[in-house]
Amino acid sequence: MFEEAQYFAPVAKRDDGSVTVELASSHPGFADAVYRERRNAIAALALNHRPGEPIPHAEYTDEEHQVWALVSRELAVKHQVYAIREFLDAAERLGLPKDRIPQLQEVSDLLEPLTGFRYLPAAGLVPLREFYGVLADGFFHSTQYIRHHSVPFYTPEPDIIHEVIGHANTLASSRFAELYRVAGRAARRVETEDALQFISKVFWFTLEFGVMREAGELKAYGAGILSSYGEIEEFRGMDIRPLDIKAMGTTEYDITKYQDVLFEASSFDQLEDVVGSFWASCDDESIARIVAGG
Ligand code: TIH
Ligand code: FE2
Repeated sequence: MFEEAQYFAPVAKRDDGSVTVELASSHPGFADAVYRERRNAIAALALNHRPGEPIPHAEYTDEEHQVWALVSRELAVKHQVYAIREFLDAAERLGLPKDRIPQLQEVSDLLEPLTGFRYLPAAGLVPLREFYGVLADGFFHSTQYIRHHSVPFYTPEPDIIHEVIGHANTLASSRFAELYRVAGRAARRVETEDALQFISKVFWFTLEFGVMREAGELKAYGAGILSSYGEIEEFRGMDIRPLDIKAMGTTEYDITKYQDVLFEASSFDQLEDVVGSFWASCDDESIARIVAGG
């Protein structure tokens, strides 16, 4: 099932109101009681949040702020080398703090005047239809916890570094924001789970892990590459394939590892022409036809 394809630790809410995030024994924070307590407390904030209310304030530890500062510093240098121009310009306009974890409400308030996008807190996995559907209205569901300090360069589990340094910087570009919105409208238009899954895989291979040719060089624009200072050093050596809707919608991927198959847009125009137009017009029938053959 689709839910399994996404790496999110299950969140359990007990009758007494307590919240437990169930980290796998392979999780780098599994044996760290302090970290687990942090994860539980932050998940409880999102679970108790009601739509329309401000995003709850998360109090972070010094160690957590240091993880943000370290990753921000590493990524800033690598973005100059590996990120597309559209991302660099948008990130400069957004102006995220580099030395401390921003509050999600603060991120949302910086973003909204630029492209209308607002952040919503998520405790863990948000059902696909909800996650993608609300993109059409300019809402982005975001986790609020941060990766474990022992593995700062990569996490299979989307954390606030990924959601904000990867996605919010991207959502600060109106060209990207429009692509996210059309993906959301596509997700709302289709009825079958198969079509929804196809749309979400196209999203995965573009807005999460897309690469693009720019002045002859291969650059990254996918939020998943742009939030990992480990993976960003490796993408140029992967199996790079031409942008192709059917291939992206049907290729399997493993969320727990660096992505070894990537799809290259020849330009931003091509991304909009091919992927933007697909999302703008696809429906259950057209997707079934693409999968069946043509
Ligand atoms: N691997 C990314 C990172 O380390 O920042 C996070 C994720 C992106 C997509 C899925 S998980
Ligand atoms: Fe993401």
